[in-house]
Amino acid sequence: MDKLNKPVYVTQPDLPPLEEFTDLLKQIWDNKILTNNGPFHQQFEQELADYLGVKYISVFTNGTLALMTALQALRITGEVITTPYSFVATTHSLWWNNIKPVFADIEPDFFNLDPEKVEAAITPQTTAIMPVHVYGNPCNVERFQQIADTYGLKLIYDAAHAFGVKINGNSILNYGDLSILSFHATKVFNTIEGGAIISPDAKTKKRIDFLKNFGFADETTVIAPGINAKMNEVQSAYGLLQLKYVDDCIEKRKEIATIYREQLNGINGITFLEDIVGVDHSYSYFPILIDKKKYGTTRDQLYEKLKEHNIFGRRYFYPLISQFPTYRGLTSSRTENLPVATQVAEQVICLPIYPALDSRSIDIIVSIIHSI
Ligand code: T4K
Repeated sequence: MDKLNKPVYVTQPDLPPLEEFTDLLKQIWDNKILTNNGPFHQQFEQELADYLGVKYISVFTNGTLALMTALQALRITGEVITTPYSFVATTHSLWWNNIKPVFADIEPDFFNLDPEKVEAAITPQTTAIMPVHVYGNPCNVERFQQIADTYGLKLIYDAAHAFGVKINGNSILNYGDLSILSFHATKVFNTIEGGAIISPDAKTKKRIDFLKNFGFADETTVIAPGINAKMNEVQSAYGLLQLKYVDDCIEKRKEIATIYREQLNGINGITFLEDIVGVDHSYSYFPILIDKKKYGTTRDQLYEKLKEHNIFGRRYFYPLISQFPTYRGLTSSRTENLPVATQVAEQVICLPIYPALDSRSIDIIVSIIHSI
């Protein structure tokens, strides 16, 4: 079988045309405003809110600081129920806020936090739920809201994978008390590093904007122990350009997902996720699950086989967050508490998906999977 000369990674960032970016850089060089809520920052927040179909958005240095600040903004304390099946930053944001993470299991269909398991894990110390729209597939948002309302809990969504995702035309970012996005280089929409918090009203956005700027409400008033998490002008300008191209990028990702689905269909022991009726997807990842008994090969053997051909899939999200040293001692981290997450983490591999992925690479990836 063919081996690719250049490595193919799980993703590759999209960059805006360099000439267009240098035009904007010249403006920054001329006006000498580099950061602290400058003109590009303001314009980016406005255009981003319009694009996403949300009312209020605050852009951040990265998604992790956005998560940490969201928890501060709502004064979350005690215990927060969350998923072990995510990138470590989700749980780290709780730890950095001195909040105890309580892991609940995921649902087998789209690998999102299971609302019934969440309800069963609520204690008097629980103050919030932090689900993740894993791979951009929507959580059971109606049921989570019902639980939050019944028990008086806050609901903060980690929507790092869900840029542009809509349910029946409504942005997924409009659910819950707050949602956060990541604009890291590896995401569908990137500002190199970056992130955002989506707020439901102007007063919450105002508080978040104070918090991301050391807590300053004006030149001499500090309302809280804020942090420095502001996006700078260079990244804001870059983000403005990216907005012009993101629809095309998502369309190309959709085409690749469609090819994978057609060509991997019917392989015994390989399963993948389908689109959901009424949902606009972001196609941020293309996870497949390997059932070693039916497929005859383990996930890790396939992962290694792809590597031999210069193809670098990723085992997102293995190991589970609950298995890392900081968290593995927690009662909720026990494997018996997390059977579905434990199994999915053993079976998953995310295949390369990004707009510039060429058809020859896709053919090789598919034939390796078929050849086993
Ligand atoms: N919540 C969730 C659910 C998240 O998934 C994340 C981040 C966060 C919160 C936190 O948001 P941020 O604070 O990051 O904004 C990557 C990313 O660093 C991370 O942002 C992302 N999730 C996570 C799922 O993936 P790694 O360690 O797997 O990335 P890395 O460097 O191995 O990159 C993967 C591949 O992408 C590389 O093999 C090559 C390619 N690549 C990567 C970079 C950075 C490029 O081609 N160019 C690049 O510049 O974590």
